Amino acid sequence: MTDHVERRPRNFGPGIIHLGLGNFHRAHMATYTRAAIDAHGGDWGIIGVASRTAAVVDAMKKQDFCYTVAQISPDDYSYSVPNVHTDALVAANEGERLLELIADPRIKIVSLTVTENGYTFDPVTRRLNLADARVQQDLDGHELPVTPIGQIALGLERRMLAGNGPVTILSCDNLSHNGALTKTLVADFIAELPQGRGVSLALWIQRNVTFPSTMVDRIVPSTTQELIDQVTSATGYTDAVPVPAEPFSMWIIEDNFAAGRPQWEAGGAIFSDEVDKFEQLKVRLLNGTHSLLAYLGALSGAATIPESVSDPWIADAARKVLREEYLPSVQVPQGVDVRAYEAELFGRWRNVALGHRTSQVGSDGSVKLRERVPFPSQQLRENGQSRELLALTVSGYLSCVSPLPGFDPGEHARAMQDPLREVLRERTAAASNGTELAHIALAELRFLGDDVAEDQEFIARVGRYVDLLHSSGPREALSEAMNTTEWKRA
Ligand code: CS2
Repeated sequence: MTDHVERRPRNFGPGIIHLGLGNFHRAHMATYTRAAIDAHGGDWGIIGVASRTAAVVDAMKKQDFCYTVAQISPDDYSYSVPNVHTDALVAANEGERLLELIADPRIKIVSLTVTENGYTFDPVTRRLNLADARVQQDLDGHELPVTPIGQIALGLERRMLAGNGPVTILSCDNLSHNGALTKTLVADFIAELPQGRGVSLALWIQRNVTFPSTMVDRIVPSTTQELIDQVTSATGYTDAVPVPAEPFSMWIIEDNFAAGRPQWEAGGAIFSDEVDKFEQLKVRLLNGTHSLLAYLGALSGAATIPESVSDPWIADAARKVLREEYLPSVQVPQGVDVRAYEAELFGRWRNVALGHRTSQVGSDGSVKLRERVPFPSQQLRENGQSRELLALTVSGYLSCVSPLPGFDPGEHARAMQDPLREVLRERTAAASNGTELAHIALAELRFLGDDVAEDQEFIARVGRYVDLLHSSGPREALSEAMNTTEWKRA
Protein backbone atom coordinates (compact mmCIF):
# COMPACT_ATOMS: atom_id res chain seq x y z
CA MET A 1 0.00 0.00 0.00
CA THR A 2 1.12 3.61 -0.20
CA ASP A 3 3.23 5.17 2.50
CA HIS A 4 0.21 6.44 4.39
CA VAL A 5 -1.09 2.87 4.84
CA GLU A 6 1.44 0.89 6.81
CA ARG A 7 1.89 -2.65 5.57
CA ARG A 8 3.54 -4.40 8.50
CA PRO A 9 5.67 -7.41 7.66
CA ARG A 10 4.45 -10.91 8.44
CA ASN A 11 7.20 -12.72 10.25
CA PHE A 12 5.16 -15.20 12.24
CA GLY A 13 3.65 -18.63 11.75
CA PRO A 14 0.04 -19.73 12.08
CA GLY A 15 -1.55 -20.52 15.45
CA ILE A 16 -5.22 -19.99 14.64
CA ILE A 17 -7.54 -21.49 12.07
CA HIS A 18 -10.65 -19.43 11.51
CA LEU A 19 -13.90 -20.72 9.98
CA GLY A 20 -15.83 -17.93 8.25
CA LEU A 21 -13.60 -15.61 6.25
CA GLY A 22 -16.28 -12.95 5.95
CA ASN A 23 -16.00 -9.23 6.44
CA PHE A 24 -16.75 -9.36 10.15
CA HIS A 25 -13.78 -11.58 11.00
CA ARG A 26 -11.48 -9.63 8.72
CA ALA A 27 -12.34 -6.31 10.43
CA HIS A 28 -12.64 -7.61 13.98
CA MET A 29 -10.57 -10.58 15.16
CA ALA A 30 -7.91 -10.02 12.52
CA THR A 31 -7.18 -6.49 13.74
CA TYR A 32 -7.02 -7.54 17.42
CA THR A 33 -4.72 -10.40 16.51
CA ARG A 34 -2.42 -8.17 14.54
CA ALA A 35 -2.23 -5.73 17.47
CA ALA A 36 -1.38 -8.63 19.81
CA ILE A 37 1.42 -9.85 17.55
CA ASP A 38 2.79 -6.34 17.08
CA ALA A 39 2.91 -5.81 20.83
CA HIS A 40 4.00 -9.22 22.05
CA GLY A 41 5.09 -11.35 19.08
CA GLY A 42 4.13 -15.01 18.89
CA ASP A 43 3.06 -17.37 16.14
CA TRP A 44 -0.54 -16.31 16.04
CA GLY A 45 -1.05 -15.92 12.32
CA ILE A 46 -4.50 -16.90 11.06
CA ILE A 47 -5.40 -19.45 8.41
CA GLY A 48 -8.73 -18.26 7.05
CA VAL A 49 -11.35 -20.71 5.85
CA ALA A 50 -14.26 -19.78 3.60
CA SER A 51 -16.99 -22.41 3.53
CA ARG A 52 -17.87 -22.53 -0.19
CA THR A 53 -17.07 -19.37 -2.07
CA ALA A 54 -13.59 -18.89 -3.46
CA ALA A 55 -13.80 -15.16 -4.22
CA VAL A 56 -12.26 -13.81 -0.99
CA VAL A 57 -9.73 -16.65 -0.71
CA ASP A 58 -8.54 -16.20 -4.31
CA ALA A 59 -8.30 -12.44 -3.95
CA MET A 60 -6.46 -12.67 -0.65
CA LYS A 61 -3.96 -15.12 -2.13
CA LYS A 62 -3.41 -12.86 -5.10
CA GLN A 63 -2.79 -9.95 -2.73
CA ASP A 64 -0.43 -11.96 -0.50
CA PHE A 65 -3.11 -11.88 2.24
CA CYS A 66 -3.05 -8.11 2.43
CA TYR A 67 -6.43 -6.40 2.41
CA THR A 68 -7.55 -3.03 3.67
CA VAL A 69 -9.82 -2.30 6.59
CA ALA A 70 -11.46 1.04 5.84
CA GLN A 71 -12.57 2.60 9.08
CA ILE A 72 -15.45 4.85 8.21
CA SER A 73 -17.06 7.61 10.21
CA PRO A 74 -19.23 10.37 8.77
CA ASP A 75 -16.29 12.79 8.64
CA ASP A 76 -13.28 10.54 8.29
CA TYR A 77 -11.91 7.51 6.46
CA SER A 78 -8.77 5.78 7.69
CA TYR A 79 -7.12 2.68 6.36
CA SER A 80 -5.10 -0.17 7.80
CA VAL A 81 -3.80 -3.49 6.51
CA PRO A 82 -3.86 -6.21 9.18
CA ASN A 83 -1.70 -8.61 7.12
CA VAL A 84 -2.22 -11.29 9.74
CA HIS A 85 -3.42 -14.21 7.61
CA THR A 86 -0.78 -16.71 6.63
CA ASP A 87 -2.98 -18.82 4.37
CA ALA A 88 -6.56 -19.28 3.24
CA LEU A 89 -8.65 -22.09 1.83
CA VAL A 90 -12.15 -23.02 0.76
CA ALA A 91 -13.54 -25.83 2.91
CA ALA A 92 -15.71 -27.22 0.11
CA ASN A 93 -12.63 -27.73 -2.09
CA GLU A 94 -10.05 -28.61 0.53
CA GLY A 95 -11.99 -30.44 3.21
CA GLU A 96 -9.21 -32.91 3.85
CA ARG A 97 -6.70 -30.15 4.43
CA LEU A 98 -9.10 -28.41 6.79
CA LEU A 99 -9.32 -31.49 9.02
CA GLU A 100 -5.53 -31.84 8.92
CA LEU A 101 -5.14 -28.23 9.98
CA ILE A 102 -7.54 -28.57 12.92
CA ALA A 103 -5.35 -31.50 14.00
CA ASP A 104 -2.08 -29.62 13.33
CA PRO A 105 -0.06 -29.13 16.55
CA ARG A 106 0.83 -25.56 15.50
CA ILE A 107 -2.85 -24.65 15.71
CA LYS A 108 -3.87 -23.64 19.23
CA ILE A 109 -7.22 -21.99 18.50
CA VAL A 110 -10.05 -22.85 16.11
CA SER A 111 -12.28 -19.80 15.91
CA LEU A 112 -15.58 -19.24 14.12
CA THR A 113 -17.73 -16.48 12.69
CA VAL A 114 -20.16 -18.54 10.67
CA THR A 115 -23.30 -16.50 11.59
CA GLU A 116 -26.16 -17.75 13.72
CA ASN A 117 -27.31 -19.79 10.77
CA GLY A 118 -24.02 -21.70 10.47
CA TYR A 119 -24.40 -23.63 13.72
CA THR A 120 -26.99 -26.08 12.33
CA PHE A 121 -28.89 -26.07 15.60
CA ASP A 122 -32.55 -26.27 16.27
CA PRO A 123 -33.28 -22.80 17.65
CA VAL A 124 -36.14 -24.17 19.73
CA THR A 125 -34.16 -26.84 21.60
CA ARG A 126 -30.71 -25.30 21.09
CA ARG A 127 -29.44 -28.78 20.23
CA LEU A 128 -27.90 -30.05 16.99
CA ASN A 129 -30.53 -30.19 14.27
CA LEU A 130 -30.43 -33.86 13.34
CA ALA A 131 -33.17 -33.26 10.78
CA ASP A 132 -30.76 -31.10 8.75
CA ALA A 133 -29.62 -33.06 5.68
CA ARG A 134 -26.12 -31.56 5.88
CA VAL A 135 -25.73 -32.73 9.47
CA GLN A 136 -26.86 -36.21 8.48
CA GLN A 137 -24.44 -36.22 5.56
CA ASP A 138 -21.59 -35.30 7.91
CA LEU A 139 -22.61 -38.04 10.33
CA ASP A 140 -22.79 -40.64 7.54
CA GLY A 141 -19.14 -39.89 6.92
CA HIS A 142 -19.15 -40.87 3.21
CA GLU A 143 -17.92 -37.43 2.29
CA LEU A 144 -15.83 -34.77 3.96
CA PRO A 145 -17.85 -32.72 6.46
CA VAL A 146 -19.56 -29.55 5.26
CA THR A 147 -21.04 -28.12 8.47
CA PRO A 148 -18.78 -26.17 10.83
CA ILE A 149 -19.84 -28.37 13.75
CA GLY A 150 -19.05 -31.54 11.77
CA GLN A 151 -15.73 -30.09 10.65
CA ILE A 152 -14.74 -29.20 14.20
CA ALA A 153 -15.83 -32.55 15.67
CA LEU A 154 -14.03 -34.61 13.03
CA GLY A 155 -10.98 -32.34 13.11
CA LEU A 156 -10.80 -32.84 16.87
CA GLU A 157 -11.01 -36.60 16.36
CA ARG A 158 -7.96 -36.40 14.11
CA ARG A 159 -6.16 -34.27 16.62
CA MET A 160 -6.83 -36.81 19.34
CA LEU A 161 -5.67 -39.71 17.14
CA ALA A 162 -2.51 -37.81 16.21
CA GLY A 163 -1.77 -37.07 19.88
CA ASN A 164 -1.47 -33.37 19.12
CA GLY A 165 -2.65 -31.92 22.40
CA PRO A 166 -5.12 -29.34 23.66
CA VAL A 167 -6.89 -26.70 21.59
CA THR A 168 -9.50 -23.98 22.11
CA ILE A 169 -12.69 -23.63 20.09
CA LEU A 170 -13.68 -19.96 20.04
CA SER A 171 -17.13 -18.98 18.85
CA CYS A 172 -17.40 -15.31 17.84
CA ASP A 173 -21.04 -15.23 16.74
CA ASN A 174 -24.02 -13.34 18.18
CA LEU A 175 -25.49 -16.22 20.12
CA SER A 176 -26.08 -16.20 23.85
CA HIS A 177 -23.69 -18.48 25.71
CA ASN A 178 -21.92 -19.05 22.38
CA GLY A 179 -19.11 -21.08 23.97
CA ALA A 180 -21.41 -23.44 25.86
CA LEU A 181 -23.70 -23.75 22.84
CA THR A 182 -20.82 -24.71 20.54
CA LYS A 183 -19.64 -27.26 23.10
CA THR A 184 -23.12 -28.81 23.27
CA LEU A 185 -23.44 -28.99 19.49
CA VAL A 186 -20.04 -30.64 19.09
CA ALA A 187 -20.97 -33.12 21.85
CA ASP A 188 -24.33 -33.81 20.15
CA PHE A 189 -22.55 -34.53 16.88
CA ILE A 190 -20.05 -36.86 18.51
CA ALA A 191 -22.79 -38.73 20.39
CA GLU A 192 -24.42 -39.56 17.04
CA LEU A 193 -21.30 -41.03 15.45
CA PRO A 194 -21.89 -44.69 14.62
CA GLN A 195 -20.65 -47.65 16.65
CA GLY A 196 -19.63 -45.81 19.76
CA ARG A 197 -16.88 -44.04 17.81
CA GLY A 198 -17.44 -40.91 19.86
CA VAL A 199 -16.97 -42.33 23.34
CA SER A 200 -13.22 -41.82 23.70
CA LEU A 201 -13.41 -38.58 21.71
CA ALA A 202 -15.96 -37.13 24.14
CA LEU A 203 -13.64 -37.94 27.02
CA TRP A 204 -10.64 -36.48 25.22
CA ILE A 205 -12.53 -33.26 24.51
CA GLN A 206 -13.49 -32.98 28.14
CA ARG A 207 -9.82 -33.05 29.11
CA ASN A 208 -8.20 -31.16 26.22
CA VAL A 209 -10.61 -28.68 24.67
CA THR A 210 -12.13 -25.48 26.02
CA PHE A 211 -14.99 -23.43 24.57
CA PRO A 212 -14.79 -19.89 25.97
CA SER A 213 -17.72 -17.55 25.38
CA THR A 214 -17.20 -14.21 23.67
CA MET A 215 -19.13 -11.06 22.92
CA VAL A 216 -18.15 -9.45 19.65
CA ASP A 217 -19.25 -6.04 18.46
CA ARG A 218 -18.41 -4.00 15.40
CA ILE A 219 -20.74 -2.93 12.62
CA VAL A 220 -19.24 -4.29 9.42
CA PRO A 221 -21.29 -3.90 6.24
CA SER A 222 -20.73 -5.76 2.97
CA THR A 223 -18.10 -4.53 0.52
CA THR A 224 -19.39 -2.43 -2.36
CA GLN A 225 -17.79 -1.43 -5.66
CA GLU A 226 -17.84 2.13 -4.34
CA LEU A 227 -15.61 1.09 -1.43
CA ILE A 228 -13.23 -0.74 -3.76
CA ASP A 229 -12.90 2.42 -5.85
CA GLN A 230 -12.53 4.59 -2.78
CA VAL A 231 -9.73 2.40 -1.36
CA THR A 232 -7.95 2.31 -4.70
CA SER A 233 -8.00 6.05 -5.08
CA ALA A 234 -6.98 6.69 -1.47
CA THR A 235 -4.18 4.14 -1.20
CA GLY A 236 -3.04 3.70 -4.78
CA TYR A 237 -3.47 -0.06 -4.52
CA THR A 238 -6.21 -2.07 -6.16
CA ASP A 239 -7.68 -4.14 -3.39
CA ALA A 240 -10.46 -6.46 -4.57
CA VAL A 241 -11.59 -7.32 -1.04
CA PRO A 242 -11.38 -4.33 1.30
CA VAL A 243 -13.65 -4.31 4.35
CA PRO A 244 -15.67 -1.31 5.57
CA ALA A 245 -16.05 -0.97 9.34
CA GLU A 246 -17.21 1.54 11.89
CA PRO A 247 -14.63 3.01 14.30
CA PHE A 248 -16.28 1.33 17.32
CA SER A 249 -15.04 -2.13 18.19
CA MET A 250 -15.47 -4.29 21.27
CA TRP A 251 -14.49 -7.83 22.20
CA ILE A 252 -15.22 -9.39 25.58
CA ILE A 253 -13.75 -12.84 26.10
CA GLU A 254 -13.89 -15.49 28.80
CA ASP A 255 -10.28 -16.28 29.68
CA ASN A 256 -10.41 -20.04 29.35
CA PHE A 257 -7.89 -21.14 26.72
CA ALA A 258 -6.57 -24.69 26.61
CA ALA A 259 -3.35 -24.00 24.71
CA GLY A 260 -2.48 -20.33 25.14
CA ARG A 261 -3.76 -17.30 23.29
CA PRO A 262 -2.61 -14.03 21.72
CA GLN A 263 -2.45 -11.00 24.03
CA TRP A 264 -5.57 -9.56 22.44
CA GLU A 265 -5.66 -6.95 25.22
CA ALA A 266 -3.14 -5.08 23.07
CA GLY A 267 -5.97 -4.39 20.60
CA GLY A 268 -8.41 -3.44 23.36
CA ALA A 269 -10.06 -6.81 24.06
CA ILE A 270 -11.36 -7.29 27.59
CA PHE A 271 -11.10 -10.58 29.43
CA SER A 272 -14.02 -10.87 31.79
CA ASP A 273 -16.11 -13.25 33.90
CA GLU A 274 -19.19 -11.34 32.79
CA VAL A 275 -19.23 -12.29 29.12
CA ASP A 276 -22.80 -13.57 29.31
CA LYS A 277 -24.04 -10.26 30.68
CA PHE A 278 -22.22 -8.34 27.94
CA GLU A 279 -23.69 -10.72 25.39
CA GLN A 280 -27.23 -10.14 26.69
CA LEU A 281 -26.69 -6.40 26.68
CA LYS A 282 -25.46 -6.48 23.12
CA VAL A 283 -27.80 -9.09 21.64
CA ARG A 284 -30.88 -7.37 23.05
CA LEU A 285 -30.08 -3.63 23.05
CA LEU A 286 -28.02 -3.51 19.87
CA ASN A 287 -29.09 -6.51 17.80
CA GLY A 288 -32.73 -6.63 18.96
CA THR A 289 -33.27 -2.93 18.28
CA HIS A 290 -31.34 -3.32 15.02
CA SER A 291 -33.97 -5.82 13.85
CA LEU A 292 -36.75 -3.29 14.45
CA LEU A 293 -34.76 -0.67 12.53
CA ALA A 294 -34.19 -3.12 9.68
CA TYR A 295 -37.77 -4.36 9.22
CA LEU A 296 -39.65 -1.15 9.87
CA GLY A 297 -37.03 0.73 7.87
CA ALA A 298 -37.20 -1.63 4.88
CA LEU A 299 -41.00 -1.46 4.88
CA SER A 300 -40.75 2.34 4.89
CA GLY A 301 -38.43 2.27 1.87
CA ALA A 302 -35.15 2.82 3.79
CA ALA A 303 -32.17 1.18 2.11
CA THR A 304 -29.88 1.69 5.09
CA ILE A 305 -29.99 1.72 8.89
CA PRO A 306 -29.00 5.42 9.06
CA GLU A 307 -31.90 6.21 6.73
CA SER A 308 -34.23 4.17 8.91
CA VAL A 309 -33.15 5.78 12.17
CA SER A 310 -33.45 9.24 10.64
CA ASP A 311 -37.22 8.69 10.50
CA PRO A 312 -38.36 10.19 13.84
CA TRP A 313 -41.16 7.63 14.20
CA ILE A 314 -38.80 4.72 13.83
CA ALA A 315 -36.13 6.32 16.04
CA ASP A 316 -38.69 6.87 18.76
CA ALA A 317 -39.84 3.26 18.55
CA ALA A 318 -36.22 2.07 18.61
CA ARG A 319 -35.57 4.02 21.79
CA LYS A 320 -38.71 2.71 23.40
CA VAL A 321 -38.14 -0.93 22.51
CA LEU A 322 -34.57 -0.67 23.76
CA ARG A 323 -35.47 0.93 27.08
CA GLU A 324 -38.79 -0.62 27.90
CA GLU A 325 -38.86 -3.99 26.19
CA TYR A 326 -35.22 -5.16 25.98
CA LEU A 327 -33.50 -3.51 28.92
CA PRO A 328 -35.72 -4.98 31.69
CA SER A 329 -34.38 -8.49 30.99
CA VAL A 330 -30.72 -7.43 30.84
CA GLN A 331 -28.37 -7.77 33.78
CA VAL A 332 -26.14 -4.81 33.14
CA PRO A 333 -22.44 -5.68 33.54
CA GLN A 334 -20.44 -3.76 36.11
CA GLY A 335 -19.15 -0.41 34.94
CA VAL A 336 -21.59 -0.04 32.02
CA ASP A 337 -23.64 3.17 31.96
CA VAL A 338 -26.75 2.18 30.03
CA ARG A 339 -27.72 5.70 29.01
CA ALA A 340 -24.23 6.30 27.61
CA TYR A 341 -24.37 2.89 25.88
CA GLU A 342 -27.73 3.83 24.32
CA ALA A 343 -26.44 7.23 23.18
CA GLU A 344 -23.42 5.56 21.61
CA LEU A 345 -25.66 3.04 19.82
CA PHE A 346 -27.74 5.78 18.24
CA GLY A 347 -24.53 7.51 17.14
CA ARG A 348 -23.32 4.26 15.57
CA TRP A 349 -26.64 3.64 13.80
CA ARG A 350 -26.54 7.16 12.40
CA ASN A 351 -23.19 6.58 10.69
CA VAL A 352 -24.40 7.58 7.24
CA ALA A 353 -21.06 7.05 5.53
CA LEU A 354 -21.05 3.39 6.51
CA GLY A 355 -24.25 2.65 4.59
CA HIS A 356 -25.20 -0.47 6.57
CA ARG A 357 -28.10 -1.95 4.65
CA THR A 358 -31.49 -2.83 6.12
CA SER A 359 -31.52 -5.94 3.92
CA GLN A 360 -28.25 -7.14 5.52
CA VAL A 361 -29.48 -6.71 9.10
CA GLY A 362 -32.89 -8.11 8.16
CA SER A 363 -31.43 -11.29 6.67
CA ASP A 364 -31.61 -14.60 8.56
CA GLY A 365 -34.27 -13.13 10.85
CA SER A 366 -35.73 -16.56 11.61
CA VAL A 367 -32.50 -17.47 13.38
CA LYS A 368 -31.55 -14.03 14.69
CA LEU A 369 -34.94 -13.14 16.19
CA ARG A 370 -34.94 -16.39 18.12
CA GLU A 371 -31.91 -15.06 19.99
CA ARG A 372 -33.33 -11.61 20.45
CA VAL A 373 -37.08 -11.70 21.15
CA PRO A 374 -38.44 -14.71 23.12
CA PHE A 375 -36.63 -14.31 26.43
CA PRO A 376 -37.33 -10.58 26.89
CA SER A 377 -40.91 -11.13 25.74
CA GLN A 378 -41.48 -13.93 28.25
CA GLN A 379 -40.06 -11.85 31.07
CA LEU A 380 -42.26 -8.86 30.23
CA ARG A 381 -45.24 -11.15 30.04
CA GLU A 382 -44.56 -12.53 33.50
CA ASN A 383 -44.35 -8.99 34.85
CA GLY A 384 -47.54 -7.94 33.08
CA GLN A 385 -45.66 -5.41 30.91
CA SER A 386 -46.25 -4.36 27.32
CA ARG A 387 -44.52 -6.18 24.45
CA GLU A 388 -46.02 -4.21 21.61
CA LEU A 389 -42.75 -3.26 19.93
CA LEU A 390 -41.38 -6.80 20.12
CA ALA A 391 -44.62 -7.95 18.48
CA LEU A 392 -44.23 -5.21 15.88
CA THR A 393 -40.64 -6.31 15.18
CA VAL A 394 -41.81 -9.89 14.54
CA SER A 395 -44.67 -8.71 12.35
CA GLY A 396 -42.18 -6.52 10.46
CA TYR A 397 -40.05 -9.60 9.85
CA LEU A 398 -43.04 -11.64 8.61
CA SER A 399 -44.24 -8.78 6.41
CA CYS A 400 -40.79 -8.49 4.82
CA VAL A 401 -39.97 -12.16 4.35
CA SER A 402 -43.31 -13.90 4.04
CA PRO A 403 -46.02 -11.32 3.38
CA LEU A 404 -49.64 -12.13 2.65
CA PRO A 405 -50.31 -12.83 -1.02
CA GLY A 406 -50.56 -9.67 -3.07
CA PHE A 407 -48.51 -7.47 -0.72
CA ASP A 408 -45.21 -6.14 -2.01
CA PRO A 409 -42.90 -5.27 0.91
CA GLY A 410 -40.50 -3.40 -1.38
CA GLU A 411 -37.06 -4.00 -2.81
CA HIS A 412 -35.13 -3.88 0.48
CA ALA A 413 -37.35 -6.52 2.05
CA ARG A 414 -37.20 -8.64 -1.09
CA ALA A 415 -33.41 -8.59 -0.87
CA MET A 416 -33.44 -10.22 2.59
CA GLN A 417 -32.21 -13.81 2.67
CA ASP A 418 -33.66 -16.26 5.15
CA PRO A 419 -33.29 -20.02 5.59
CA LEU A 420 -36.97 -20.30 6.54
CA ARG A 421 -38.26 -18.17 3.71
CA GLU A 422 -39.42 -20.98 1.41
CA VAL A 423 -41.04 -23.01 4.19
CA LEU A 424 -42.76 -19.93 5.57
CA ARG A 425 -44.03 -18.92 2.16
CA GLU A 426 -45.31 -22.40 1.37
CA ARG A 427 -47.01 -22.88 4.70
CA THR A 428 -48.57 -19.43 4.81
CA ALA A 429 -49.61 -19.28 1.15
CA ALA A 430 -53.25 -19.83 2.01
CA ALA A 431 -53.33 -17.37 4.93
CA SER A 432 -55.90 -14.69 4.33
CA ASN A 433 -55.02 -12.30 7.14
CA GLY A 434 -52.35 -11.40 9.67
CA THR A 435 -53.86 -13.51 12.43
CA GLU A 436 -53.65 -16.64 10.31
CA LEU A 437 -50.14 -15.79 9.13
CA ALA A 438 -48.90 -15.19 12.68
CA HIS A 439 -50.56 -18.36 13.91
CA ILE A 440 -48.94 -20.54 11.26
CA ALA A 441 -45.48 -18.99 11.71
CA LEU A 442 -45.42 -18.82 15.49
CA ALA A 443 -47.79 -21.52 16.80
CA GLU A 444 -47.43 -24.15 14.06
CA LEU A 445 -43.90 -23.67 12.75
CA ARG A 446 -42.87 -22.48 16.23
CA PHE A 447 -39.93 -20.59 14.79
CA LEU A 448 -39.56 -18.46 17.92
CA GLY A 449 -39.70 -21.41 20.29
CA ASP A 450 -42.22 -23.00 22.61
CA ASP A 451 -42.91 -20.06 24.93
CA VAL A 452 -43.92 -17.83 22.03
CA ALA A 453 -45.85 -20.69 20.39
CA GLU A 454 -48.07 -20.92 23.49
CA ASP A 455 -48.39 -17.16 23.93
CA GLN A 456 -51.78 -16.41 22.33
CA GLU A 457 -51.76 -12.77 23.36
CA PHE A 458 -48.39 -12.13 21.67
CA ILE A 459 -49.40 -14.04 18.54
CA ALA A 460 -52.60 -12.02 18.32
CA ARG A 461 -50.63 -8.76 18.51
CA VAL A 462 -48.22 -9.94 15.82
CA GLY A 463 -51.24 -10.76 13.63
CA ARG A 464 -52.79 -7.37 14.27
CA TYR A 465 -49.56 -5.58 13.28
CA VAL A 466 -49.15 -7.69 10.15
CA ASP A 467 -52.62 -6.53 9.10
CA LEU A 468 -51.83 -2.91 9.93
CA LEU A 469 -48.48 -3.01 8.12
CA HIS A 470 -50.16 -4.50 5.06
CA SER A 471 -53.22 -2.28 4.99
CA SER A 472 -52.01 1.06 6.34
CA GLY A 473 -48.20 0.94 6.40
CA PRO A 474 -45.45 1.33 9.02
CA ARG A 475 -46.53 4.75 10.29
CA GLU A 476 -49.95 3.51 11.44
CA ALA A 477 -48.50 0.37 12.94
CA LEU A 478 -45.82 2.35 14.78
CA SER A 479 -48.40 4.81 16.02
CA GLU A 480 -50.57 2.07 17.51
CA ALA A 481 -47.60 0.25 19.05
CA MET A 482 -46.24 3.44 20.59
CA ASN A 483 -49.56 4.54 22.00
CA THR A 484 -50.46 1.39 23.88
CA THR A 485 -48.41 2.52 26.87
CA GLU A 486 -47.35 5.94 28.03
CA TRP A 487 -43.85 6.80 26.85
CA LYS A 488 -41.48 9.24 28.45
CA ARG A 489 -38.88 10.25 25.94
CA ALA A 490 -36.53 11.98 28.37
C1 CS2 B 1 -26.72 -6.99 13.05
C2 CS2 B 1 -25.30 -7.36 13.46
O1 CS2 B 1 -26.99 -8.20 11.05
C3 CS2 B 1 -27.37 -8.07 12.22
O2 CS2 B 1 -28.28 -8.72 12.69
O3 CS2 B 1 -27.50 -6.70 14.17
O4 CS2 B 1 -24.57 -7.89 12.42
C4 CS2 B 1 -24.57 -6.16 14.09
O5 CS2 B 1 -24.27 -5.20 13.12
C5 CS2 B 1 -23.32 -6.61 14.75
O6 CS2 B 1 -23.62 -7.64 15.65
C6 CS2 B 1 -22.62 -5.46 15.46
O7 CS2 B 1 -21.62 -5.95 16.25
